[in-house]
Amino acid sequence: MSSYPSDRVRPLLDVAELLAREAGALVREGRRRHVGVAATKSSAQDVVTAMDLASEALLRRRLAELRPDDAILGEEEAFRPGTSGITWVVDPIDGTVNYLYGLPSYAVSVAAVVGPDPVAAPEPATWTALAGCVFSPEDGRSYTAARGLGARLDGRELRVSAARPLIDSLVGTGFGYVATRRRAQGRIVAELLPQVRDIRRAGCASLDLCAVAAGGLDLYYERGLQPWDLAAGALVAQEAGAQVTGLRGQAAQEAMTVAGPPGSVERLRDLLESLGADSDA
Ligand code: LIP
Repeated sequence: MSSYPSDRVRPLLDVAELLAREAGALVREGRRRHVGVAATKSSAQDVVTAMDLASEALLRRRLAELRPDDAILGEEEAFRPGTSGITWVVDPIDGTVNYLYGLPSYAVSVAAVVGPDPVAAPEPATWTALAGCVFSPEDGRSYTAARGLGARLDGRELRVSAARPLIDSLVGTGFGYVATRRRAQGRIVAELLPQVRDIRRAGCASLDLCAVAAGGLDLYYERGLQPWDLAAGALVAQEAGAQVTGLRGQAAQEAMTVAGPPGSVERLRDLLESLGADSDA
């Protein structure tokens, strides 16, 4: 008997979708006005807009109203501990550079997870994701998933595509913001290009993971994903039947995330391991 029965996860899913939509409406409207860079992080290209900050402030305020005992782990503000054992992992705008440039591939990602330590910030390698929503404001698409209850796109059930040989696979990926890592990632993608159907780099990890769930990508891999990039999209992919993993027997995490149908994930994982894709050397 799951310790997370459906009557426990459904309310979490309702909150995740409600708040992802609310924050999505805010950032979509905010982009109509001029969107400037409010700050930078790991490099001058790793930008934060005023709408990233406004979106996370809205998410935190609404979670304090609806789920006051839960913890919050977000991209732009400090971890807020809770007492319930549940942590909300939020990305106020995933795909910030796309958002800044007026490109449509960005999302608000909201997930509820439980970690082994009820007071510490949970980590992707050890948390259990319970419910999540990835909302795409520009096309209004809402990807949702709850543990054991499947994954949906606007209410329609999602199933991952059948495993294909690598040479027939459309593979999504992304790149970090720091030059040393980008140089290493460029080497890896150059090795992959002649061995796969093609590469897509959409610039939004949560939507890439949802694309695997919906059959828009056969496979996805990326080194450098933060917990908030990963939380909801990985659950959507898993609940659609995809395998989401790391390399060398590890779970999906910052070092590497690989997602796709069982049978082809292993082929990509083995190739990435042989190329040393979990290193910046
Ligand atoms: C983005 C990720 C994307 C990655 C980008 C960036 P952000 O997140 O969703 O997969 O390739 O470099 O990290 O920074 O827009 O929230």
